[in-house]
Amino acid sequence: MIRLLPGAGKHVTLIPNEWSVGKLVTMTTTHAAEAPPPHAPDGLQEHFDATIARDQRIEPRDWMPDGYRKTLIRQIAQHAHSEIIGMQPEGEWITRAPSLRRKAILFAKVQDEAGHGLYLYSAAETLGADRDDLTRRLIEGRQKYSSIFNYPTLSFADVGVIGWFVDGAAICNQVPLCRSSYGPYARAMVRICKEESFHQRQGYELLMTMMRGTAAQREMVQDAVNRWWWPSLMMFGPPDDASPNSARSMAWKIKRHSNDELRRRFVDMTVPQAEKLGVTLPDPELRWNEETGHHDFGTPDWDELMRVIKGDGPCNDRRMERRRTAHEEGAWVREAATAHAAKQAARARKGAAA
Ligand code: FAQ
Repeated sequence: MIRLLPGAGKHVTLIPNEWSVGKLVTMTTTHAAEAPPPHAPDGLQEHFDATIARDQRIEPRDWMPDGYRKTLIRQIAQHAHSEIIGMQPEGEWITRAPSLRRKAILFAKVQDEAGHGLYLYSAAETLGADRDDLTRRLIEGRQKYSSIFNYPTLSFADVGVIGWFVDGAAICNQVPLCRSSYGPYARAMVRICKEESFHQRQGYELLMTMMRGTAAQREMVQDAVNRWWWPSLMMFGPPDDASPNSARSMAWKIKRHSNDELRRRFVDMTVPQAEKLGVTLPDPELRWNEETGHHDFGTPDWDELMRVIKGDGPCNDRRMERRRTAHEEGAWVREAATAHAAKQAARARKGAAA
């Protein structure tokens, strides 16, 4: 169990036992030594099915059904885009952080998110996707990114609440992805989850500091909690009966749990943390259910989720405009890197010929 952050003489469990990263990455991998013999041309589907059934991993060299490849590219690309767009809401506070220490922490966190995006784009490339093409699809609105990043960050408490809720939800959703059936995605998730856990703790620590401050600071925290709670629950996606991709993704062991299951785990994990922090989660229906052993909670506004996904959230236009501008302004870096690579390749050719 990961116990951290002494708060008012007590300890708060940020990540429950069964969600610790180390424990969930014990999935068997297909090592070269134990790899099955080259499969017969007509046995490819059977080999794929058997690999999934044995809980082993599919690797880039393996044959895979088209649908599996497309589903992975869709999910991994959306995930990568989310990390990159996700730099913006908190990034807006780097210049306004209240101290050098908070600025350095925030800088490092936002930088980590860029790194996560890069690991994920690399994982998508192992499936034959082209990173430039994926970026173009995002910029042209043909690929999605997480709804959560279309909400504004109105105060510095939002930075803490994003760490606590958004990284917390990301951990609930992504730790099981460390056991995803596609090797490069699963392996990328291990490091990402470790960093997200750290992000979650920094958010919670920031909020604890603010809660020990003035009445105005406590109000800022409660206000941020009120605004981010429902959008955070929506991060897990539509309810199971309205989730067109879940059944197939779960059969392929890309996803290990349904959207509703993960949402419920997030609520169960977060309620005691809110109590320790001294904030109220804005849901009058939230209560412990002795029979189910879980919390009952209210229904998120699914119409709002659909509106935000379709581009009509409070900050969609701003986020996309910023992303587009950053891409255009980065053109010279891409050109310089390409020219440098070409020069190095020419030098290597010349050296080999000499
Ligand atoms: N926002 O059938 P399902 C982070 C779409 S990273 C936007 O249930 P699926 C780190 C969905 O794509 C956060 N779109 O889909 C961080 C699908 O559309 P499509 C991102 C959503 O794939 C922290 C349609 O609705 N995390 O936070 C959303 O089985 C702090 C139907 O939905 C990941 O991407 C939504 N909330 O399940 C960074 C994790 N929900 O593609 C900065 C990996 C659903 O058919 C600061 N992804 N949609 O056109 C997943 O686990 C899954 O893709 C789900 C959706 C659970 C997101």
